[in-house]
Amino acid sequence: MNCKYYEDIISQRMKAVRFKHSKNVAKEAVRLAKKYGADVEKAELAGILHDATKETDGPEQMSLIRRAGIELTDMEKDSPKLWHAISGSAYIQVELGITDKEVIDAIRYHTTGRAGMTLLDKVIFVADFTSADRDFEGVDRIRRIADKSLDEAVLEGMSFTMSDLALRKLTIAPDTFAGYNEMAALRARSKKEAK
Ligand code: DGI
Ligand code: FE
Ligand code: FE
Repeated sequence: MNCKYYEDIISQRMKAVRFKHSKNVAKEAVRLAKKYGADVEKAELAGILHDATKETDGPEQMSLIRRAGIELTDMEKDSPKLWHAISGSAYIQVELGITDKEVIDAIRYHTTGRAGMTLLDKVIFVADFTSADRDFEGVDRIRRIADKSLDEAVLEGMSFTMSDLALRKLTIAPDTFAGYNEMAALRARSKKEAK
């Protein structure tokens, strides 16, 4: 995979610090993909492109979303933080001509997660938390968990985000809830079986 080509394109769309983050996420996604058996090339590509439109202005993001034929829910329209994941998935389709559904979805759901996450979705979701540039309180805990179980790390990341949003009285996307409930139920089932 020639990720250098895409690196050059997206480095023009963002500041150096976010480009560095994108490269770190790609590197961490490759590491997790190897560890958990996901497609390594897709992980690298989705990692490098996941925040491609994070510094794109609102109207341009909306235009990309429209061009990709994606309809936003009212709640998505009211949550600008969620736009870059959706417009990023639109951008890689309409501007870069990427057609790989797994890569498109991993970017689309990298911020919220969703019910029925694919292995690649999980790798990108976790890599965005555990990449080398992350230093938020609790990052070491998620890194430790990611060493043992990808599913547990997804659940931990979702729980971290939801707690933070709830404390700040912000809206929580239905996809986030759906992903959380599914992963939490999976965990509860596996604990019961282990008893
Ligand atoms: O783009 P990054 O900064 O690398 O990370 P990200 O794509 O996970 O974005 C994090 C931001 O998204 C953070 O400000 C919290 C916000 N966010 C995550 N899940 C939700 C959310 N915001 C709302 N309103 N609802 C969510 O479910
Ligand atoms: Fe992001
Ligand atoms: Fe990111």
